[in-house]
Amino acid sequence: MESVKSDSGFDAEILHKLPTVLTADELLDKAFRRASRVSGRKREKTINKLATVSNVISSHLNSVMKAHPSYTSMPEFYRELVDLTVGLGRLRKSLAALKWADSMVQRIVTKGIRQIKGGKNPELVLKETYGRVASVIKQIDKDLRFLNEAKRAMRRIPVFRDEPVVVVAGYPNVGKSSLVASLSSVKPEVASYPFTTKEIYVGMVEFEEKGKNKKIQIVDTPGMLDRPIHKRNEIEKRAVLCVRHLADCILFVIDPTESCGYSIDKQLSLLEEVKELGKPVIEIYSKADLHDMRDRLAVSCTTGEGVEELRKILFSEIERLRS
Ligand SMILES: Nc1nc2c(ncn2[C@@H]2O[C@H](COP(=O)(O)OP(=O)(O)OP(=O)(O)O)[C@@H](O)[C@H]2O)c(=O)[nH]1
Ligand SMILES: [Mg+2]
Repeated sequence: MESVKSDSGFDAEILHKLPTVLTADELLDKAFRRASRVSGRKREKTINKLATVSNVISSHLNSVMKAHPSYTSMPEFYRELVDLTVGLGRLRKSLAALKWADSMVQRIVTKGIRQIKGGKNPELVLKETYGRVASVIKQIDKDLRFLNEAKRAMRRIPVFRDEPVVVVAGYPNVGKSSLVASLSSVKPEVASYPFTTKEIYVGMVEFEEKGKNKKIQIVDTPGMLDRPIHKRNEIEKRAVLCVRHLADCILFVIDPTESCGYSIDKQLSLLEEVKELGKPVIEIYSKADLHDMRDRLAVSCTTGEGVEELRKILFSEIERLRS
């Protein structure tokens, strides 16, 4: 299975470093303002103005295009997460629109310069060329705005380190986020209704052993329902992606009190499905303060029962997988 971590050669940090994208008006303002500062004699001045407009636009569009990674060759986990977050089709279409606009502007400006050199009235050519450039850039305004939105949205895509990954999975509202908050540094939102968690959160769980500080990454995922993949909603799909591609080990949370709103049978049926992935699964009961079932490790985030024991189990399981 391909890795999503740094040994795959792909650094997801690139998704957090995408540049701010100017709107059509902002980009045109910038280009025309820069051109208005060009000095020189009439013909050369106009030629330089046109070249400046083309350079400013081209450099901005190219800096945006180059900042994006290759979505075809990135690990499947990130590709699918980008697709769920911003839509890969739309992303590719917008980047292609920028490429089109870049070449159109260059062509329009080259033509204008040729006309001036050929003796046509520079002022007239300048006006016409500015008009054509503006019209092309305005045509990609929606793409520029979309790419700026995408830049913001992609900041929510988590970056994983080399430490082993435990993915917490289970039905909605069973107490996954509460558990992640008890075990790690990350504090996801907890609420008494299903699908509170809509994104993927990563926290670090630390463990001191023989004077050594060990770490694992723990991933809080949205709840999943036991139903075929094509019926799963976009939120559940994020959880499926994590379980499939990220997990070295899965921590499956069962709420036997059914106060989550889902029967234990349904939860166990999802557990069977998760087990079919062939990855190590640690099964626990949540909300130990509300029930007496102890045929699995029972953990309570309210009283702290079982939390430290679970931490030990997670680390020894990871240790076992590594040896
Ligand atoms: N009594 C008790 N309630 C708990 C415990 N853990 C979680 N809860 C409650 O269960 C509800 C759901 O908790 P969350 O941690 O948001 O559950 P989740 O599985 O992350 O839910 P989704 O993100 O919607 O899938 C909240 O009302 C929590 O306060 C526990 O150990 N004891
Ligand atoms: Mg949650």
